[in-house]
Amino acid sequence: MTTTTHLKTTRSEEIFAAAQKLMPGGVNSPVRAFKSVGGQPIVVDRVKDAYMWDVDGNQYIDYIGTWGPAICGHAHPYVIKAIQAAAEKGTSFGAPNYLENVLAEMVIDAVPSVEMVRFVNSGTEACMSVLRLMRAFTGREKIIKFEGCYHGHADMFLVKAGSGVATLGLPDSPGVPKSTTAATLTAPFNDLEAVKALFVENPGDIAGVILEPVVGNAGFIPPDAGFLEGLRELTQEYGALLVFDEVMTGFRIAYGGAQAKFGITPDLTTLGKVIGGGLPVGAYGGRRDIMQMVAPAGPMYQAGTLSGNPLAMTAGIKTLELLQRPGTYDQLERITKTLADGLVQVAQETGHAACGGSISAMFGFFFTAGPVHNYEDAKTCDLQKFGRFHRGMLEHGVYLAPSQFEAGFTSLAHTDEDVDRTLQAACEVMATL
Ligand code: HOZ
Repeated sequence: MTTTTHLKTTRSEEIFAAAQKLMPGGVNSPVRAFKSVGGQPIVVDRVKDAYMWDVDGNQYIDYIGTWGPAICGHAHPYVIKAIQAAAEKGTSFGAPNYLENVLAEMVIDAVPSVEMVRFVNSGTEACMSVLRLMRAFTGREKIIKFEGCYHGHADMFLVKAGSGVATLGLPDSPGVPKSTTAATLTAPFNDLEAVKALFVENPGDIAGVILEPVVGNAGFIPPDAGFLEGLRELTQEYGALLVFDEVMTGFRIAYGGAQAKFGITPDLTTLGKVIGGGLPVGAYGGRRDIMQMVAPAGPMYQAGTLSGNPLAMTAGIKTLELLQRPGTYDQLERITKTLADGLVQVAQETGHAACGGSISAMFGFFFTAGPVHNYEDAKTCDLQKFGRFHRGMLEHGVYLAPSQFEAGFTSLAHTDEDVDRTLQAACEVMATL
């Protein structure tokens, strides 16, 4: 394990060494272990606004934002106070509560495709459940997903998956029976012809198409013009469902998610991250006639003890209330674009092939000339160089996602000064690569 030269990391090293004896790889989610970028992961002590402090007292500008939820900034007092008040009334009821209605109404009002919603506890759970629903509703088994898209770690989705699977370069996961993934068909992102070919080869068998409408788990990859429209038309033509996995993009690239931003309404949607305001929440929702299949309204079973718990519902409600304030998405768009464009410019000025971009509060940057339209393109990036860049930025007090195959996230708490400092750091680090 590489030890950093400038940062004081003594306490992080002690804690992480102990963690490796207690938990696989020392973590509870693989990307956090910094395996693909090398170097000692920092161990976090606390977060506030756009910043993170590690156990050695180092401060960082944070562009992960707990992988998406912290869109209003970490530990926002409006959210924290409400969570504290809710906790006084109990942390879990395992029974209906009014807060579920409030958050459900907010989600239904905001997200064009959602007429009814079911809350769960994570994005993985939301995607796993939506897949069961796609199959239950259509009576068909096969699904189409895209290479490099990540829909959580349920067996059926661990085929050419992004996020940690891409980061660790794992082709597939042991433990996933071939029979489980046999019905998972894949196509390159942004390739409508490939999707059409799958429909033609599998007549009447495909339940639906699921995708991240803006990919965040193979790095940041936006949809080409016409791609989402084309998927909407193809799924309608072949009697299949269109499902947007908006776990990352929901309430982030627009209040109504990617479907509102691009004006394409899928049949079903999965959500997570922002709607939990930093507590564990996922959701799936969509057309009323489809959602009525979910138990106990209908026969498709899905359940959860902590689903709809009052703390998570409160954090979600308060976060969405903050996002409803005027100017939110203009501010997020402006600051993120300055950052993303600045990173590409700094890289090019210091002689590196680079490309990247942003939509609202989500951004990405690749060490490859690009353009990046799909996972194959993303894999042409220089991973070694990214590893050195990542470490350099950490030493300059900037915390980026420890993988080329993850998007970056900004928040309402990031200031122009934070972005200036980040670009200054990037300039210094790129010059040394
Ligand atoms: N799969 C997550 C990001 N795409 C990583 C979550 C985590 O490590 O917390």
